[in-house]
Amino acid sequence: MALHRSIFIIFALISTIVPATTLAKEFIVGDEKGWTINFNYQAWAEGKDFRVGDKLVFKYPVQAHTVLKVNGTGFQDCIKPPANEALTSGSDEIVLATPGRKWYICGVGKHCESAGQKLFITVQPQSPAPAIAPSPMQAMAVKNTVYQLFFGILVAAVTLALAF
Ligand SMILES: [Cu+2]
Repeated sequence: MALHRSIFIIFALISTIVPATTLAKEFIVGDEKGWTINFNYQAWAEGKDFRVGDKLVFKYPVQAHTVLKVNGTGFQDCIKPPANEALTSGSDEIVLATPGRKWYICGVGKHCESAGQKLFITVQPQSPAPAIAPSPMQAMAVKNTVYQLFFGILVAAVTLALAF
């Protein structure tokens, strides 16, 4: 009996903590095409669910392309930030740390202007489906995680109290 209760406690804890931490996804930008010219990145991004904690991976032959994070205007007009801000490894990983709009362009030649090598995504807060409609999105994401933790501990505490 005690064993069953212990297992229940463990499950209660895991089921409340895990959703907040292990659902992070990895997106290979452009999938098998990678980060390249003449690819429709808007079509690629459409319908994808980008969340805080997810990771973008830009794959390309080194020196063929670069990755530059820009703002909306930089995206629209292909304005390159200083070259030293460019990611150049050929397998650049970007963890989406905050919700909101994110823009990336290639800094090589006229890849952005002439060949459409630019990506625009909107990152949603971490929790997949908040029970309450989020109004200030950022605050809610943090709150939900805290609530999940709190609830998990509460369930475990109640279970323990009943067990002994
Ligand atoms: Cu390029």
